[in-house]
Amino acid sequence: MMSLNLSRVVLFASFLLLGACAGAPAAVLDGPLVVSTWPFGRHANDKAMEALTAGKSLLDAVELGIRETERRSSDGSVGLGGRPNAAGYPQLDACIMDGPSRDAGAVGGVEGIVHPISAARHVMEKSQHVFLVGEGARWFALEHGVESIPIEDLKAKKDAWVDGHRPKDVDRNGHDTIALLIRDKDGHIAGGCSTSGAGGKLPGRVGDSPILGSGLYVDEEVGAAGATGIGENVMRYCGSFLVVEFMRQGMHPQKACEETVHRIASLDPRGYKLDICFIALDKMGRYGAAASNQRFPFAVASNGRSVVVNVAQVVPR
Ligand code: SD4
Repeated sequence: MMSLNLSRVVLFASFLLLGACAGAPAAVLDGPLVVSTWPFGRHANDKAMEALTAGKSLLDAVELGIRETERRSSDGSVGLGGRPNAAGYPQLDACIMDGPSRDAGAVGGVEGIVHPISAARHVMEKSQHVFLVGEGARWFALEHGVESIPIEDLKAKKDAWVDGHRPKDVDRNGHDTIALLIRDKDGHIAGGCSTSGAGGKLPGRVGDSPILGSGLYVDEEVGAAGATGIGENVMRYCGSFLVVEFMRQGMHPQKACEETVHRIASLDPRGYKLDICFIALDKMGRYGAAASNQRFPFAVASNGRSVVVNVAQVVPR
């Protein structure tokens, strides 16, 4: 009996090994794929695609895509047009990750920087560090010529916010993060994330978005994932890393995003009331998204199409 069971185990293990030796499954897509959060991600996706078509690098495409959302931040989302913190000033977070080189850079709580994604890329490429915050991040960005404005220029906005519009609680309404993931035509992967964070957050609060493994994670062998929503509910569980790990186990990106929401909801005292959303793509060119307790529109560009796709909240287990 014992030896029969053992031989079954050996047989099963050999099948697994054979499967592994067969190599990675074939790509389902010839051209590039760009996936990003929220409907505003469409403009970013288009810019990123334009960059790839023009022969620019994967990282250029990530940066140019996200810069487009930062540039359009007049809608109160991402960049200096985003909602101010409790002191009345926007403090921005961003990161960028490159699959092939496994390099990454990030800035947190930075003020007066027009394109924090570019600052993050400078940290990656021009420093020996990965993550700079606050004044130091601003100084470094200015040293490298990243576009900035004097913080006093935001005083009028600050006064209006403090006098009339500052919410008593942290303002969770509206959406203020772009996570953008790219798989190029050769299957290389990169991503970036940029946000003004939650309106009315305490000065110095850094959310999930610039934290590698939380707001963004890229693994050249597997795929990439990004997050949006309440950062505190993502960063306590390394949400994006978890999505990528589920894909590594063989899950489709859609299933990996859903399983991540279920896992976090099963551990967190709030259950599914988390306001978290994930996007993901894999090495083969497949993608997916999931949200805990809301409808989640996200943007996808591939094969000459650029669309916004709606995903319903997961069905709680
Ligand atoms: C944060 N995750 O700073 C960001 C905010 C966000 O949609 O994504 N809102 O917590």
